[in-house]
Amino acid sequence: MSKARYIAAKEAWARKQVARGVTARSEAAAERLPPGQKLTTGFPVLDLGIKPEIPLEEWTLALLGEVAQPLTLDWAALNALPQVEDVSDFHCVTTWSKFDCQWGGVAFTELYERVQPTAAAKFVYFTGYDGYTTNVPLAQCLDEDVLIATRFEGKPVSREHGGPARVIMPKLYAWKGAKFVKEIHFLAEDKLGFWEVRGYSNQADPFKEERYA
Ligand SMILES: Nc1nc2c(c(=O)[nH]1)N[C@H]1C(S)=C(S)[C@@H](COP(=O)(O)O)O[C@H]1N2
Ligand SMILES: [Mo]
Repeated sequence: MSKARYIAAKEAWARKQVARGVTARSEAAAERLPPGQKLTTGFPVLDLGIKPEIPLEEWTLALLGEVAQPLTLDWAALNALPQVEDVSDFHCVTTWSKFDCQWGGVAFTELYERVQPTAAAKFVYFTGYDGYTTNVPLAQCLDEDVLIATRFEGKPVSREHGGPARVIMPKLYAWKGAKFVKEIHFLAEDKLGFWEVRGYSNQADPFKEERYA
């Protein structure tokens, strides 16, 4: 092989590597961003026009329904439970997504173990202090990234983002995560929440674009 041809071949090979790398990166980004979503670097606020103010000394989280051990946690009791940190992506049905949200709080599974749901428990219905409700199959609540979050980026979750405590359900559209969480009901039968009765999908998988029922 002449030197010129050798250099040309090397250059072509290098270009191919670059192209392959770029392709791999854009494919990875495309896979991470669900269809129809746009990446945002801000953090929009979505609520029902109510941002309830709950003094920490009055705040409680009740776990009830199909459980052997109903439990009501006050703020100190929630914070005394083992704490976890998790970084996850956030997908709102109104087409914005936010990558790498850093949440801290108590894993849903931690509460699950304490209340001991009965064999009949198959669904979970969450209520918020603003009257909001949403529902998720119990099996999906047991993913390790499902949290009762009290911290965002190391600081308390702000009131506008659902503090003192909000549910984070990263694998589903964000309406499945109740802000200002107040009660967690374990149910034998599914019960549609606020947006679910108004035509939103009951599955809500962003990667399947399950926006509306
Ligand atoms: N209690 C409560 N939780 C809620 C809502 C709400 O109105 N009330 N809105 C939901 C919707 S539609 C979205 S997209 C996210 C928005 O969370 P953010 O305001 O922190 O972005 O909260 C979800 N949880
Ligand atoms: Mo939303």
